[in-house]
Amino acid sequence: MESNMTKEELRALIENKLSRHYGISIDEADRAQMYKSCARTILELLSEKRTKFNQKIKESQAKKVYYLCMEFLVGRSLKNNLYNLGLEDVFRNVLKQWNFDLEDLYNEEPDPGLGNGGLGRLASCFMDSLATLEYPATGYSICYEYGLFKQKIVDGWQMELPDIWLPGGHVWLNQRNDLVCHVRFNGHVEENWTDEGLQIKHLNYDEIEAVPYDLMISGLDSEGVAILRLWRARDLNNFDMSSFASGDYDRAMTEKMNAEVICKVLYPSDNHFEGKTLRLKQQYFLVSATVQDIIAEHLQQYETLDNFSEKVAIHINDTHPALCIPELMRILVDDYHYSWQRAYQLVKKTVSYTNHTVLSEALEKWPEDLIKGQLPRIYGIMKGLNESYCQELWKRYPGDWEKIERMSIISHGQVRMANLCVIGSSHVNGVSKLHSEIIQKHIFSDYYRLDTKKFISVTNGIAHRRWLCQSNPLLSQLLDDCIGPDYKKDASQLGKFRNFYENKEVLSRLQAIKQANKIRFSNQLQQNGIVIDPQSIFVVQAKRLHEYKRQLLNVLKIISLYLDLKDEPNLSLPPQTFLFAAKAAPGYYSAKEVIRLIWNLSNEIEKDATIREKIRVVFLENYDVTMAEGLLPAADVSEQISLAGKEASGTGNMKMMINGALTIGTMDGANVEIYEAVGKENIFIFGMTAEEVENKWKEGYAASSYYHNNEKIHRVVEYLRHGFNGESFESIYRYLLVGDYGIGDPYMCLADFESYLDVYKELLEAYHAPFRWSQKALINIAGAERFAADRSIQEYTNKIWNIPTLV
Ligand code: CRA
Repeated sequence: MESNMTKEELRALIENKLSRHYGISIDEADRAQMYKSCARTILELLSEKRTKFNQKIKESQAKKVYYLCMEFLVGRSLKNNLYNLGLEDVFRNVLKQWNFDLEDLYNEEPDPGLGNGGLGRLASCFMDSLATLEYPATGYSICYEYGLFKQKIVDGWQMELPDIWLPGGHVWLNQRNDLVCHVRFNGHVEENWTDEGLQIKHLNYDEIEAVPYDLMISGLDSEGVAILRLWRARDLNNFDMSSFASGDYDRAMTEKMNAEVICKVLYPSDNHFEGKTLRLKQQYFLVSATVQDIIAEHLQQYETLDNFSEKVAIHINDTHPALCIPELMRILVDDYHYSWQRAYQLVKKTVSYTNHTVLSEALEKWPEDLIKGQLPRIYGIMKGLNESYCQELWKRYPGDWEKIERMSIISHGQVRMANLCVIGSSHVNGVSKLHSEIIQKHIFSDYYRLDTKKFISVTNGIAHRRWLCQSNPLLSQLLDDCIGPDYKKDASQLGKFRNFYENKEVLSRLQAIKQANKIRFSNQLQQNGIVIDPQSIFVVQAKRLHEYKRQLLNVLKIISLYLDLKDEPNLSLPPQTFLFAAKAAPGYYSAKEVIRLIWNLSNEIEKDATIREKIRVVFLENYDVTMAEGLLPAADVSEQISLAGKEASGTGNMKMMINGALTIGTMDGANVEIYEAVGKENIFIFGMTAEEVENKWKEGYAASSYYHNNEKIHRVVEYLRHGFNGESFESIYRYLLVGDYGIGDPYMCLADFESYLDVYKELLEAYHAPFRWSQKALINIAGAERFAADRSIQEYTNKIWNIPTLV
């Protein structure tokens, strides 16, 4: 894995960049210049590698994967590329001679927040695997000028500040003016019958240029380089020269700004549909530019589209890029004159779709009129698809209007994107076993009955090179010593770590590593004035703030412990630090209330000198990939406590597990498979199962009965009702007992509370036995073998994209 580049060669490369871009020598360079020169040096190496890889792919005529996603949460690039290219040591040494610390240069890089959470991070983990496994792959997304907002907490309130990442992040992007394409909005469609058949013309449209920016992602110890192609909107045509010439500069600029606004900002909601026109435009902008790009690349190589589905796999990550189905139809039918039937066949064979959520508020349903106005030709195609599909259904289920209506794409003035995806794809997959079962049984049950084979399950995975090897070098070293380095490319090797279950030396090293990571993270926090005790248990809940994820349940537990300590200050409890890291969508009031609750609870506890020795709550501001890389290796306990049936998979659960944290969680998402992997001794499971939750709703759930009948719950809820730290939490009290629509506690925190508390108690007892605890941690690390993104990607290539295994 070590590169054979010499120090001298590297020196010359960096010096060359400093001189070429800044006209300076080493002694004059500041950190920012040095960071960029290192980045440019890597880019040069990656470009050479990429050229060779491209050549190889071209010769082999391999099928290519195109992965479309509105979000890619890439994280920093410098460290990842240095690690994967095996160049970290030589860079570190050369920089040291020049009095630069590599870690400082890493910190120069902004963390591009081009995603909200799990969905976008998964897409990025997949790019890492695709590159390492040497599949020809391109990810497509939007080059948002502002990524996910920066979070600041002021007196408990979340404030959102713009994420300005491009000044430092731009260096990784290669603008491809040679690949610019055009995307059309608005206007109207004219249909004319001529001798050559139906002629369709899109007239009076507004046209925007889509400019690609490429970001390269290196694989580890492989020839592969993946490309993430990010589109930016550019409007050159609409600059109104006559207004400009007559001195009306504002007017001259307006139209230009209108078009470019498309890629200004990432929508900051996770698992929630926002039916905004601008969002629809973003989606079409992404898919139109992407499909044109894919087709151009294919034609350049094969000069025909007849073999398109044999050589191309287009994957849509959730429904957000669903418009690529009608867009591909449009191009095949209108521009390349394929018959409707043939085009539809090609599309269905080429496209596949992953569903990432069953939350009804996340399901995308666009008003028909909006699509009709913004994208008239696409609307026409969707209507055509809908009609022919309904006709097919009519033959199959004559007279069953209700079913046909449920399965149609357009109904009651709405376009249902999930239905479009299922109908237009070869395969549909869920992201964990449980989630796949749920989509087959519920949201897609009609389609599942119609075509069972279309539906499969691919459990999510993580880029273990980033989340273990790079972010936890000490553990990685221990694994190297115990099982050898092969696990870096073959995660299944991690299973061999089980052989060290009884090895006292390994177990005590494991303990020391966790301690060192906790100290490392505590020191990082200290730089921001936050003091925590690295000797305490780190209990971590790090994920988006969402009701279904139940950060509130965690808070209720902490309040319960706090009240116990207030009653009995000498209670024997091991010191615990509860670390929360979460961003709430800006308009998500109840989520913001939970942040305010955590923040105030933290302050309230701090007031009491004895209690704060035992329990401490910290809200970590502005959670992002970089923070996760420090925090997750330091976690002792991983909180995965969503209401069963709601979390499609989760990936934070895998990241903490692979770093030796023990999970306390419900039987939800991939937790179920974590449980299978480690066995009941090595995980703390509580609460209702998804089926029990379903039954509870059927029986009728009344949160108030828990409040009235359970003393512990009553005490905690009363504490909320009365407020503390000079603040009222009446809204949360009402949320739990009354609710907006008369449904109190919609995510059943109170129903699972007692079992959560009991199991947490067991966990604390288990922590008292450090040797046994380390054994559990070891089993978790070994059990993470099956949660590598490499494994997920092999399943996608085998079961969905139909690409032969290469490695
Ligand atoms: N919010 C799910 O909720 C899942 C990721 C990636 C999510 C997570 O449980 O791990 O996707 N869903 O599969 C989503 O984004 C649109 O739906 C997520 O990140």
